[in-house]
Amino acid sequence: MTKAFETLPDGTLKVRSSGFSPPGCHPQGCGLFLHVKDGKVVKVEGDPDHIITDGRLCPRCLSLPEFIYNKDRITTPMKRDIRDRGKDKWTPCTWDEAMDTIVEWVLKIREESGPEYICTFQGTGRDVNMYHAPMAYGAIGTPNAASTLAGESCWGPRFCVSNFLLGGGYPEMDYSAYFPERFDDPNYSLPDYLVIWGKNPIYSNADGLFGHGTVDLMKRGTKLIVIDPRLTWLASRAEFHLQVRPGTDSALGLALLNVVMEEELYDKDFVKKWTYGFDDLRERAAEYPPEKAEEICWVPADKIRNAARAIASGKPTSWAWGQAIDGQLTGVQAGHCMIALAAICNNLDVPGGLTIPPKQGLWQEWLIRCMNSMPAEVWNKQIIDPVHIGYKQRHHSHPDSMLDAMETGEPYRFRIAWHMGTNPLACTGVQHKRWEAVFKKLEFNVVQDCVMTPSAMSFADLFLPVSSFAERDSVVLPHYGLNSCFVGAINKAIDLGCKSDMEIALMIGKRLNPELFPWESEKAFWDEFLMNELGITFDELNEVGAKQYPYTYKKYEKGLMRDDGRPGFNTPTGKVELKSSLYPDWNEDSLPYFKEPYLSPFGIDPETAEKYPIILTTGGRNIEFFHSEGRQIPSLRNLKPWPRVTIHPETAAKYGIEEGDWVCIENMLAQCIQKARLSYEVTPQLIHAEHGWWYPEQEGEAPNLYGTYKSNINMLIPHHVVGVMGWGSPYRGVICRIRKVDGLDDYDPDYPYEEFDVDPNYSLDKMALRRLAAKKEKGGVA
Ligand SMILES: Nc1nc2c(c(=O)[nH]1)N[C@H]1C(S)=C(S)[C@@H](COP(=O)(O)OP(=O)(O)OC[C@H]3O[C@@H](n4cnc5c(=O)[nH]c(N)nc54)[C@H](O)[C@@H]3O)O[C@H]1N2
Ligand SMILES: Nc1nc2c(c(=O)[nH]1)N[C@H]1C(S)=C(S)[C@@H](COP(=O)(O)OP(=O)(O)OC[C@H]3O[C@@H](n4cnc5c(=O)[nH]c(N)nc54)[C@H](O)[C@@H]3O)O[C@H]1N2
Ligand SMILES: [Mo]
Repeated sequence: MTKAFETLPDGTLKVRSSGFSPPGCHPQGCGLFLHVKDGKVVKVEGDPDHIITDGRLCPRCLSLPEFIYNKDRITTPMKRDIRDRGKDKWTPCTWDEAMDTIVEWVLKIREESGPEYICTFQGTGRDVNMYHAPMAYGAIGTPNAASTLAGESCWGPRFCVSNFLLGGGYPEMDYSAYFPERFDDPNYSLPDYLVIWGKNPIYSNADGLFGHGTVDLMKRGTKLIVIDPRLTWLASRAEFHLQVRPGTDSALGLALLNVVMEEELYDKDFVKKWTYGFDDLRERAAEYPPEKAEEICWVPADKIRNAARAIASGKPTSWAWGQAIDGQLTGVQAGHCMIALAAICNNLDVPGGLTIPPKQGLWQEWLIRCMNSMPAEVWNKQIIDPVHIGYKQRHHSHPDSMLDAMETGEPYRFRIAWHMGTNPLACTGVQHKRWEAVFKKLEFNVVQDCVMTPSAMSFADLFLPVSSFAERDSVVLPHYGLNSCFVGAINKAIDLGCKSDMEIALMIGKRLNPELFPWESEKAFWDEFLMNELGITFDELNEVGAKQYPYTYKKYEKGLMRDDGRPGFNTPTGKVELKSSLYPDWNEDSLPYFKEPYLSPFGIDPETAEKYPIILTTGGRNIEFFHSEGRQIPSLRNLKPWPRVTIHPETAAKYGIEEGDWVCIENMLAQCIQKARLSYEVTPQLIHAEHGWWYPEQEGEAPNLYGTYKSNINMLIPHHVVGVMGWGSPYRGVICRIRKVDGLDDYDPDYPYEEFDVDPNYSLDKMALRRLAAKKEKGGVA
C-alpha cells in the first residue's frame, strides 16, 4: 500500500522518497516527493528539508513520470527464440517462467561444463551493482562477474588505490555531509581551497557526491583549483584552471608534489608521524620540475608552481577526484599523487579536508559471505590476466581479458551471460562490435533492463523488466557503503508489475542457494542490515527519510582505522604509503610515474600522428542523460536532440565546419558522426565528443539496432591499453581527425580501410599478446 507523507486537498498523495535507479543515477539519494494521483505518479518535487540536497533536483528526476509511463517501457518479462536474435519478435512470459528458465540454464551449464562457463555483467553504480556480484558468486557460483568497461576505468582504480595507500574506503571532499547541523557544526571548518581533478561534479554528481556541495562551498568562500582539459563552468570560476593535456595527469601530479616538497610547504609533523616513503617520493618528484611538466602537460610552469603553493597554503585544502583519472594509462599513478598531496599537506580526515569513511559493513559482509561460498578451485578459474596481480584485489574478472577469452575460447568457451543494468553496445565498453560478436556467439543471454536497448535487441533471449525507484522499497547508500554520509529511504509508491533488481536477486538466490539469500523481501534484507549498521528498521528509516552516519575526524590518531584497534592507517606499514609496500610484489613501481598515452600525438608513430592531428576526449557528462539512457524521454531529448562534438572555433574554421554541421570523427579504428558545437571551452588541439548515443525512434531490428553504431564514439577507442595493474583505458584521450559530412547516415560501412592492432610492445596484457599471435598464425582471424 502506498505510504503517504501527506495527502493534498485534491486527494493527491505525496510520497517521500530518495532518487536512485532506475532510471539511472549514482547513489546521491536526492530527497524528493512523488505526487501520486489516482495510482499514477504525476509529478516529482524536491524535498526542501532534505539534509544534503535541500530540494535541489536535476531534470532527470523531474522527468520521472515520462520515464515510468514511456511507451518504450517494458513491464512484462519477454522471451525470444535464439534464431530471432536481432528481430523484434518477443513473446511475453511470467516471472516464474523467466526464473525457471534461468535456473535450468544455470544447472545445465554447471553440470555439463562448470559454473565458470557462465558470466555476468554490470554497468555503472546503479542499485543492481550491490546485488550483481553476490548473485554471481553466491547464487550462480561463477567467479566471472565482470563489466565490459575497458581497463575497468571507473571507480575501481580510485577506490583500489585508496585501499592500497590509505587502507580503506574512498576519500571524498568534506562538505559537512556527515553533520546534522551541516556547515554550522562546530567541528566543521570550511576548506580554503577545493581541488577538482578530472571531475565535473555539478553535472555528474558522481558515486554519491552531491555535486551542488561544490557550489555550497563556493558560496561560503572556498576557492577552486580545477584540473581539466575543458573550460567547464567550475573551471571558469576557479582561481587556477590547469588545462592539462588529456592523459598526462600523473606528470602534473608529480610536478605539484615537486613544488610542495622542494619548497618545504608540507606539514612536517604529519609527514614524520603518519607517512611512509617520503624521501623516496621526494626523489621521484624531483624528476618532474614544473618546466618538464609544462612540456608534457601543456600547463605553464608558473601556473603549476602557484597552484601547488595555493594547495599547500589551504588550511585545509579539500579534493574531489573523478573518472578522468581512471580513464588513462597512468591513472593509478595520478591517484597516487592526489593521495600523497592530500596526506603531506595534512588534508586527510581533518575538518573540511578529505573524509575517510568510518567502518561501514552493511552489504560488504554479505558480499564476502557470497565470495567465500565458492571453492578455491573455482576462484582460480576467474578470468584475469596473470600479469595484473594488483587487479586481483578487486574481486571482478578483468574486462579486457574477458573479451579475449570470449573471442578465443581460451582458457574456456563461455556459454551463457546475464547482463544486469548495462548497455554494452551503446555505451559501456569500447570496440563495441567485438563485444556484439562475442555475445551473439553465446548459447543464452539474459538482459535485465527497463527498456529495449540496442544490446537487448541484438542478443537477448530473455528480457527481465526492472521497476523504477518509484516502484520499490529500498535504500540508497552514497558511495555504495565505502563512504556513506547517510542512508536514504526509497519508498514504493506504485506497482506496474516489474520487479526490482533486489527482488530478482532474491528470486534467483532462493532457487539456487537459499542459505545465502534468506530474506523474504527487499525490505527484510534492509531491515537486517540497517539494524546492524545504524540500529534502526527499514520502517523507522522511512519515517525520517534519511539518517546520517556519525563521523569522527582524525580516526588514525584514535585507533579507529585499523582492525587491530591500534592508531595508524590500515596499511601494511600502518602509515599513509607515499611509497607502496604492496606494489613491488605486483610488478608495479612503488612510486608514481608518468607514461605517455599510447594513442596520443607523441605515443604513436609520427606517421600515424600526422594523419590524425586532433586529440579526442569523451564522456563529459550531460545533465539530461545518464550514459545511454533518456534518449526516449521527450523533455530531455528536446534539450539535447543530437550528440554533439565540441570543437574550437579556429579548428572548425580550418575544416570548414560551422555550428550545427554534421561532422565525421574518425581514426584508425572506426568513424562516427555527431553534430558540431563550436566553443572556446576546448583548446584548438582538442575535441570533446559525447558517448552513449542511440536513437530509440529509429529501426530497432538488426543491423540498424536503433542506429547505435552511427554516433558511437567508443568504436574509436581500443581495448588493451591498460596499466601494469590492469586499470585505465583511453576513454579520455585518443588521436583522430574530423571532416564535415552531409548527415547522420553519411558514414562509410567499409571504414576503416586498414586493420589496426594495438602495438604489442606498448602496454599489452599477455592474453592479448597470445591472441594477436594466434591471429597472425591463422592469417588474420582471431
Ligand atoms: N548526468 C550524468 N551523470 C553521471 C553520468 C552520466 O552519464 N550522466 N555518469 C556517471 C558515471 S558512471 C561516472 S563514472 C561519473 C563521472 O563523473 P566525473 O568523475 O565527474 O567525470 P565527468 O563528469 O566525466 O568529468 C570529467 C571531467 O574530466 C575532464 N577530462 C577529460 N579528460 C581528462 C584528462 O585527461 N585529465 C583531466 N584531469 N580531466 C579530464 C572532462 O573534460 C570532464 O570535465 O558520472 C556519473 N554521473
Ligand atoms: N566514451 C566514453 N564512454 C564511456 C564513458 C566515458 O566517459 N566516455 N564512461 C564510462 C563509464 S565511467 C561507465 S561507468 C560506463 C557505464 O556504462 P553502463 O552503466 O553500462 O551505461 P548504460 O549504457 O547507460 O547502460 C545501463 C543500462 O542499464 C539500464 N538501467 C538503468 N538503471 C537500472 C537499474 O537500476 N537496474 C537495471 N537492471 N538496469 C538499469 C539502463 O536502461 C541502460 O540500458 O560507461 C563508460 N562509457
Ligand atoms: Mo562510471
